[in-house]
Amino acid sequence: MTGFRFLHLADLHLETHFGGRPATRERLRRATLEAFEAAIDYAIESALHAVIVAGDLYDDPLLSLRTESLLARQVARLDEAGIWFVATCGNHDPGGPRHRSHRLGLETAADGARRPRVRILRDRHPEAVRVTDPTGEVVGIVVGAGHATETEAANLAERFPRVASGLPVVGLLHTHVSGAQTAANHDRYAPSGRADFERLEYSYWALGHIHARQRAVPDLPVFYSGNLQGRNPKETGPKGGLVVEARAGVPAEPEFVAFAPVRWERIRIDRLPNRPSASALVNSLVAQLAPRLGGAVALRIELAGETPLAPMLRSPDQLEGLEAELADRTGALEVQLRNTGVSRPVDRAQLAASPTAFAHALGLVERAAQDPALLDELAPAELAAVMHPDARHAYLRELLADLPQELIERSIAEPA
Ligand SMILES: [Mn+2]
Repeated sequence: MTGFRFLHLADLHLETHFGGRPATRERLRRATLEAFEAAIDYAIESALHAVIVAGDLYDDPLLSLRTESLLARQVARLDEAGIWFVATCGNHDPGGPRHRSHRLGLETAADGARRPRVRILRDRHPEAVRVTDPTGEVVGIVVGAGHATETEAANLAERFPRVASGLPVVGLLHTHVSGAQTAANHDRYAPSGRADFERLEYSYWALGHIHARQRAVPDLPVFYSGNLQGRNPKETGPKGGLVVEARAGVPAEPEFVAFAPVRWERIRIDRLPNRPSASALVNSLVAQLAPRLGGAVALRIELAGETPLAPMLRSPDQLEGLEAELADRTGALEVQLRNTGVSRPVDRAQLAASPTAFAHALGLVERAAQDPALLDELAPAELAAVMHPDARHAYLRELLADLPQELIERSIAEPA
């Protein structure tokens, strides 16, 4: 017997208002829709039994009619292929009586007939949906509960029932699992924890809310699929859904399938050429970015390290010019350059030899660290009277420890 085969998606956030340049914003808006369409294609081609969505189908109740109609069209394609679509309400698409999710009409065909294989689970009390294959045989049970409002505070997971059926049982919920990776970046709506999942012998838990794909609870079949399309530089790498084959009484292992047409990459570069040449800098960045390119990619580059061009890299205009050139050279959809601490290279010997007050002070501080007599000369006389010489010297060395670096930075703070 084959199992219950379904695709777990979450956090589609259709119609998100993106940041970035206008062209990127438009590309990302289309990308979320394309990713959804690709997921539906995959479900149909693979003849899955169901597509289940763990909340946040759309980003905002002001969802445009165009996007709503695209959503309805994709759901209709599934239904016509005999595949179930079961979605639960999250904090962006809550299920309370006054909310938009009631007016989407996904459960109804154009001629007014009900689509029995399309279910939106809005209620805070879990409902069980018996999913059938095209012959009408029940292959699995999806149990889901929805958020009532944008700020659901109750633990909904603890309300899920034990289901004795001999069939694979799958929990579907938008929830903040405490202790999950990047949980701190997300609001604690419908909070849950290990004990809620451990007490039930479900084959799989399809969760949404946290956008980083992961097993949410160690050793249990509890998973976040992550969002379908990365929306900003924090949501990096391939994005898509989890395909699952669930069997009764056995914890299921999902497999990732990528659907997002655009990928965000966040890259730190701290090896910069030691030449005051813009083209050398650009060439070096392009070479270091090469392994992360390919496909439609948006880059966030964090620059650090040393370059003689450091003073120029503090100017937003200069960074913007470089962003445009890098986008051109790499073919990236968008390049965001951030200066996270670039400094000018320092030739210590040359600096020490230069006829400046900084150089003199630097020499003095460095010699004092090695020379107790000089330390005593620099110290206030009062100290000598109250401290043992060894303790006094250690204390003075500690006081001076950060000074050489500070003097170097101050001596090169101004452009040459
Ligand atoms: Mn959410």
